[in-house]
Amino acid sequence: MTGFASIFTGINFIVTIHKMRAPGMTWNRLPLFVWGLYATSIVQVLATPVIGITMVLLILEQTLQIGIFDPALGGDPVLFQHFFWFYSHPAVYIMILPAFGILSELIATFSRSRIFGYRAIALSSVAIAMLGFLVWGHHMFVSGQSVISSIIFSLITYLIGIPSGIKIFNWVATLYKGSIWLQTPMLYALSFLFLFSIGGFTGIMVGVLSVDVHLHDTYYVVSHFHYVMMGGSVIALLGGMHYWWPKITGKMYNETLGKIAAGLVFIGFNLTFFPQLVLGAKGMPRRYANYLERYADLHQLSTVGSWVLGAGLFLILGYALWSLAYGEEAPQNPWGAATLEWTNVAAIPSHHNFTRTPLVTRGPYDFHLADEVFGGGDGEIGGDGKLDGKGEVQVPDAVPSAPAEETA
Ligand SMILES: [Cu+2]
Repeated sequence: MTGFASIFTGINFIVTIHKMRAPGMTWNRLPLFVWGLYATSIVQVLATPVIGITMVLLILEQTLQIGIFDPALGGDPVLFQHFFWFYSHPAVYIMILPAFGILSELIATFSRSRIFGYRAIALSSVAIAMLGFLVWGHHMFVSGQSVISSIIFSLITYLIGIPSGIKIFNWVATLYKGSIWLQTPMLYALSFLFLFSIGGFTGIMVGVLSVDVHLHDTYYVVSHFHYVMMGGSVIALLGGMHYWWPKITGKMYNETLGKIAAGLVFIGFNLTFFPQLVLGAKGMPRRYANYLERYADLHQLSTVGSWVLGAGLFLILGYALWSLAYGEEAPQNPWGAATLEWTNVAAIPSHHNFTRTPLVTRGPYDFHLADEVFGGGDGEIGGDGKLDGKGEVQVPDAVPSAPAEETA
């Protein structure tokens, strides 16, 4: 059921992006978040059926006693690993590619500069999605697969470092000489750059065939995975949640508490998972309740870190709920962003988002052109990327409307 939900969602996004873009929204004007979702959708549609079929085979084996994976019935358990990782490595990209997309929006908006290397970032997402199907064997270096297979999987794994590196360098280049505005979403974006880079670098270590034999099934892998999935995906998700909160709920959140929580999450996360990298390198295996005396200090440090991390996350939950009930009403475009959704005058967009189909006349990061659109009102967006006054930007007719026949 969840597999079909995932597949249909992917098809829905692919079709929507191909067929339902607003007039003037060319492929080169798609926000990078949409490019991220597009790449994700490809993975969802192609990878999810594999885990679905694996589940069906498992059911057949259990009910009809046909030997597929169970050696007692003449099956092959390593075949199950192949099927599992053929889905589950791409599944990691289902989680990280939207995060990459969010990050591009945050970095561009809060450094108020045109994203550096738009095409490179967009196409690197698609490249990661494609390459992601060719590396599943790096989870199976110790499964007894042939050495030549392992060497090939290791090599292709390194290739994924190229599009990932392209993204990181382009984001940093976008920050360079940008007019950086350190609001909560940007704190998460900067956290992401640091944490995801550690996730990437530790991935290089476990991609080395010889080193992986030592690190396999240790806390090192647990930590590496969390630096990618939590330091990457969840941190970007939190940044995106704060960024779009005013558009989703129509309310503002408390900026001071937001920054404190972002700090707690960053410190707590590192305190929780960095000791686990060291533990793993020293040989602490994963999935064990007990451990040797000499691992105690780092385990305790990690535990304390998890409390700090938890405090940060509960603080977010607290002020998010408070904002829903008592939050200040959000201005139309609190961050001075240049993408289409912020031109919507509705506090909370209705089901079809726009009452009239908008006509897109510029790129998603053309802040200088967006200034013209948004300028002149109460809260003019200055060149420093900050709103003056209360940041009210109410210019309903500033976005040109498409001709009536195209709205159908
Ligand atoms: Cu993998």
